[in-house]
Amino acid sequence: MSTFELYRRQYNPLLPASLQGTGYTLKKGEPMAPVADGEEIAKQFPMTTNLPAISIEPSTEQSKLLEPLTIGVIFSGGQAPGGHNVLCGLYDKLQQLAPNSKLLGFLGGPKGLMDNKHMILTKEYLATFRNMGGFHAIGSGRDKIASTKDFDAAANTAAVEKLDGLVIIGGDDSNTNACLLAEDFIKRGLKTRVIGVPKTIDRDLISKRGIETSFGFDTSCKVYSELIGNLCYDALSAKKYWHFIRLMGRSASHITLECGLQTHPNICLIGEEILAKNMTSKQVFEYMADIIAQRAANGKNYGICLIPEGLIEFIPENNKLFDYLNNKLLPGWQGEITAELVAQKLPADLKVTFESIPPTIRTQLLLDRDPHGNIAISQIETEKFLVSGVQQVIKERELKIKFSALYHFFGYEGRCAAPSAFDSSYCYGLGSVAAVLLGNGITGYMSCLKNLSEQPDKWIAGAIPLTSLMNIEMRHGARTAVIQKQMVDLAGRPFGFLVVNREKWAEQDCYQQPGPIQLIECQDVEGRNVVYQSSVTLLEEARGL
Ligand code: FBP
Repeated sequence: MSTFELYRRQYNPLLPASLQGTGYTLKKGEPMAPVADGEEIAKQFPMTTNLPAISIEPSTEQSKLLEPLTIGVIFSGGQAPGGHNVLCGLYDKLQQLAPNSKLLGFLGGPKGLMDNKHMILTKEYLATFRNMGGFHAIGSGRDKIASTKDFDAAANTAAVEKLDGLVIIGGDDSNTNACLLAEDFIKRGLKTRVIGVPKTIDRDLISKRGIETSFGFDTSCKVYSELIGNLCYDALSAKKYWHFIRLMGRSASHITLECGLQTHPNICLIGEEILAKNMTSKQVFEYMADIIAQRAANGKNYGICLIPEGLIEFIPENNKLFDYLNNKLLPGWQGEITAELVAQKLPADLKVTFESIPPTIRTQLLLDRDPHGNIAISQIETEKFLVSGVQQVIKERELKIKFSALYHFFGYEGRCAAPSAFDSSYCYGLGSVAAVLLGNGITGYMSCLKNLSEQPDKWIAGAIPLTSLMNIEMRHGARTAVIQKQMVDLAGRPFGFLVVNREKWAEQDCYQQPGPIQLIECQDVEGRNVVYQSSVTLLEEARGL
């Protein structure tokens, strides 16, 4: 075992006062209605709609020890740094509040729950995973609990294992699933309570209602920013390449914005802005070409450009095409799919868009499907699509400039990184909150920690009803209650900071190299030396930048 691993495993994550001992009080606040479409959602979720917000407050009185509980836990969806600490926080708090409780880790995500494939998580087993990256302690998966058969299978496991509670660690879809299970278990008369935990490096699960960030975002952005910072200095040293860097974030551009704020690239494209301005692909290429040409005129044939992976779909003309492919043309397609056959079957305007996409990218659009049956955005080389458009503009303008592009995709590199001090404590705290909620028989809620720009001892623990994050959206042609995704707020301070600075960053070399994740030494409330580091966006929002 490396010193690095030893040191990490011994590190004690920090907790707010209400989660430190066994004394706490649960306070119920005002009922929280869904973000939209309340009546329709209440009909689908009669038992879990309009429930009150819950806060967990410190108390000097020791809470009575509970009878042992049996709790299940699953990881659902893509990996995110800190997941193992959710398991550890959940385990430790359960043992503190209800000694001898049993924690069942379902293997490989939701499928493990449906097939009742699990292992018992012990202190000894979890010791290896404390403050370490990955989800491999129990594995994850992207299976959905969707059909009646799936719900029957999940309920069967809950009944067979006599689960008092189930914790689902996932993104917006998985937490929508958690809410469906909570409601379903009540209807079936099962005692199993369900709590969700906000996970995704994409950060599109945030909500003004109480989720300031999803876990994993802080660490993955730090990992990507370290790599981007290195490329910035390489570009500045060699002065011969433009680096085009695609970053994960399928539906929202939070990661790109955060990494942009940390590294100050020459171009930082934000999908939400392109959509809001209704920009065509051509306009995006021209915007990029203008900056590249201006820098070349200043003798700078190098630069850094950040691209959110979802960008290609944010461009309205592509969005229309993707929508048609995902919902009309590709479902039920029989036989071989080729770009030529697809082009023949598209309406005239979409055919023009499709054929304007470079052939290799066109093929990528048709290759893979995500678990919803949609185009797998993370497999599309959007950076090559953009550069090919830029090259076309350079040709059309007959610019005599030296333009050498290099391509990068930073995604999987950041999802299993060793969690930052922020994510270590945040995740441990989210797991602890889930244990408190389940110990009190609460169901249909998401575990929350707020006030995150402060030190952990000032964080506020609590929970919000999962239905309060929901609205109705069209899914597979039907009105469906789902947790609303949160895009980059174009009126928010982090985006505003980019807008104010981007012209200067485009022209000059203002690069920042944040370096590897630093564990900064500071003192905790008891005067112990601890490590703690928060996220730049959260701090900047808090400072009012
Ligand atoms: P989650 O929403 O499940 O957390 O996953 C997000 C993500 O990391 C995206 O950024 C990326 O597009 C996608 O996962 C890749 O998925 P896969 O792991 O299936 O290739």
